[in-house]
Amino acid sequence: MAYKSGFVTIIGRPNVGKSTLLNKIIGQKIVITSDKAQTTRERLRGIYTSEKGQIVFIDTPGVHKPLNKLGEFLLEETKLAVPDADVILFMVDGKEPAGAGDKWIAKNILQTNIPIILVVNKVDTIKNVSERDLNVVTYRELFDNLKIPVVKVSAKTGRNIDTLIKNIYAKLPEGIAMYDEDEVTDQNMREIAKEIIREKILRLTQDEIPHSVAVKIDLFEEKKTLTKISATIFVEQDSQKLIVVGKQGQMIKKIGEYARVELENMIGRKVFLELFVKVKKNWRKRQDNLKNLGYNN
Ligand SMILES: Nc1nc2c(ncn2[C@@H]2O[C@H](COP(=O)(O)OP(=O)(O)OP(=O)(O)O)[C@@H](O)[C@H]2O)c(=O)[nH]1
Ligand SMILES: [Mg+2]
Repeated sequence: MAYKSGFVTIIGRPNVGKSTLLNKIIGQKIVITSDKAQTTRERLRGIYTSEKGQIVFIDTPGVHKPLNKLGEFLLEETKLAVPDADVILFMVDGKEPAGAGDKWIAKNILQTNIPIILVVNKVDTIKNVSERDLNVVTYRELFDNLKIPVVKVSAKTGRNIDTLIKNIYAKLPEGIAMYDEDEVTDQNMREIAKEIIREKILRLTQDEIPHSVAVKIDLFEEKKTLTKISATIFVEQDSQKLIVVGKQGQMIKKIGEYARVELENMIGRKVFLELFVKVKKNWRKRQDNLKNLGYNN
């Protein structure tokens, strides 16, 4: 069998499980996940290598109607990940029928002529098979009468991931590996640290906070016995700062502890993590602020 390689872009509405799927395929956590919409903010690569070939997955922000400059940035990130793809995974939540967002995505990816695989996720949550199949019909309809392969998976349990990989290889061109066998992502530890801290905030806070937060790593230093990381958490309002810091600093302490423990496990050495919280008024509405925070397509 010829060695295959290429780029596979994962696209879908927020929260359908794109990042969870990528982590499951790679076999370790390389991107953050949460039950809040718009968890992923940048195009990130996950590299899967097997004896059959190498698949470079591109995780993307969930497609939604932009409400501010950050929203516009997210949509642009996703759009940029489409043209170079050899295969597009259009991921949907099998618990729900197709909506306006799915229709918009389907229309746009059909225009590219890139092979598409419809990935119906979260099948572990669906007890009623006929309900699931009715939902799948609504997604198939988005592609008129085109024959699009459909794979029903659970990114959480790993069900049918092997079938999905087979389907991807069937559509990938012959090629050579672009990354070393042991490489799993294009992000460095500094970038991963930023995301891990953001993930803890997303998981520990509610409402507008997850969307209003940005993290900047100010210092990442390998010392003799430990790694020293200093980071600033930016929020949009004083009231949000109060929440992220918490009563007597309880919340920021928790965020720091959770992030530190995970980073120590990843890096394999002790981490000294220092967090600061600052207000940057309405940063999501301002292009210059976005750039400063590293959100620059
Ligand atoms: N039960 C179940 N939950 C899942 C599955 N896949 C993802 N989830 C959950 O769905 C939520 C969203 O998962 P993410 O992987 O962050 O979703 P996403 O599509 O990357 O979201 P954005 O980055 O915001 O676009 C998380 O709470 C996941 O644990 C699945 O197969 N089954
Ligand atoms: Mg994501």
